[in-house]
Amino acid sequence: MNGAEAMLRTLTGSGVSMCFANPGTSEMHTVAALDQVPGMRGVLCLFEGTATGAADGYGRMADRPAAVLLHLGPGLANGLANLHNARRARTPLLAIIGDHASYHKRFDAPLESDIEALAGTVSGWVRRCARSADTGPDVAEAVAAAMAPPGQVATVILPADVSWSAGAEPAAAIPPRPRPPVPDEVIGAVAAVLRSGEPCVILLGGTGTRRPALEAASRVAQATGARLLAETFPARHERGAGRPPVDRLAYLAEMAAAQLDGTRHLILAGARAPASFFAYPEKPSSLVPDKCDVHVLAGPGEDIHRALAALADLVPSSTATGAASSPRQPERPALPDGDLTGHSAAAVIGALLPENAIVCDEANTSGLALPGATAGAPPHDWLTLTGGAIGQGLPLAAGAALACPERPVLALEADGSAMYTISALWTHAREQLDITTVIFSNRSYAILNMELERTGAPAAGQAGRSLLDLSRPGLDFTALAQGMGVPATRAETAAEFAAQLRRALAEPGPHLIEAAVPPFS
Ligand SMILES: Cc1ncc(C[n+]2csc(CCOP(=O)(O)OP(=O)(O)O)c2C)c(N)n1
Ligand SMILES: [Mg+2]
Repeated sequence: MNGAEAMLRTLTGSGVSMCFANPGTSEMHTVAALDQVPGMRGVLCLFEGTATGAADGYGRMADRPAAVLLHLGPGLANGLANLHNARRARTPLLAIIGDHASYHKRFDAPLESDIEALAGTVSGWVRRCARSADTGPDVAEAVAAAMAPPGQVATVILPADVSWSAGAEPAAAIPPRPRPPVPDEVIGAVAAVLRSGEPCVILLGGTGTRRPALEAASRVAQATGARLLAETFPARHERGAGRPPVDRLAYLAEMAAAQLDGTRHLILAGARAPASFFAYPEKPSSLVPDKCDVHVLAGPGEDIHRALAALADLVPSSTATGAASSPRQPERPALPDGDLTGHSAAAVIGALLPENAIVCDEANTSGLALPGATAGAPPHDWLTLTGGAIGQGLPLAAGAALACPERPVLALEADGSAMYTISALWTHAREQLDITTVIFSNRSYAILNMELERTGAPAAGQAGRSLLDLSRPGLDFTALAQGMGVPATRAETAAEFAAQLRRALAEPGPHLIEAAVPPFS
């Protein structure tokens, strides 16, 4: 057996069954091995940033890694931004980077580059396979590394000669390492803080925004009066009717400061201490209020759910049976009429969001009303832009749909961000994924118009403003989508948007709606 086949057999034996790929000559033996290993599904992506973003979406929803197959340093470089988002999401993800044959590297052929250096920026674990006999053990270790709590990008560099040489065999799966428990002393100390009667906020991050942890956190909040907040950009937030309602910390530092104002103790459960997204002249970078103590209940790799559950059992409660969590009541906005704006579009989405949907949110400024409008919609998962590198939403949706083929996926996508990885629509069509994409077409890098003022930059003239303008020429997203095999419509009123969204959600397969909205509406 050659190294490529042993690699794929080791992957399938380790629970990795999906490979998002954009291959080249150095990966041809891996491509050919797909026909020998039917348990591995290859999914072609037409740009590496789509492949990596899809692997992120898959890993967030499946809780096990997808593989992504990329072509030497330049292929990896094209995929880096979404690997960065995956790293920030702590998604388990296995990157396989094909390289020149070992003996070929000294000839410095055109695609030669420092793959290890590129991989190091996003990977928690990197290994170059030295011999075909090593492929099985190396890949088994890589999967275990990707799954090591809290989850990370693990990268295997596979030279072409290692992939084509015989003498390899698959290695057995390595059992995943469990999350270490939070020590009792830590839980006891946080319980004492919560009993102090001083204002406390519990900031949830990582798996702290998943249902079991949310329910335990809600019990703590009910028993103690502590407030719950979620990190600004959660990897996966399980929310909606029947689940404990938790607002996210705001993106804008002024709004986040208002949410945290008066907090005496900030308790971190899987979240980082909050910091402003960017620095602004004369503004603080830390969002921790003055005179507020920060306590780490659980780090992102620890057992956040059990720590919160143990805390709920320790803190006082007014009822003999202990505190119960407090679920969100079902509630949907009325279908709006009139102009199509970010706000009216959010109401339509809140009114029509299907049960068990997966929402991939890269709506940016057009999405400000979405959390409120969908808070009481049927239960759903909300996936956000964890690392701030735009161009994530359409690939993320592809991966989420492949991880959960029975669930509807809604990609809420700002126009500028959509264009980075627009070719993901071709993968939506080719794989016939049940994804409804809404493009918020405000023909602007709207947020940067706002940031221009907030950073204190001198008022921009025509030359500066033109770099933030997408109206010349206007992008025709229905034509772009149709050109890649995705049926598409354009909505200019709230009623048109509602009718089109209803139809798109009712029909299986991919659809796109271009929602014409003014900036900041
Ligand atoms: C990879 C990457 N490149 C550039 C940026 C800088 N950036 C932040 S927001 C933005 C424009 C966003 O425009 P759009 O997606 O249309 O959203 P809108 O602000 O209009 O709601 C850009 C270019 C970034 N965050 N990430
Ligand atoms: Mg825009």
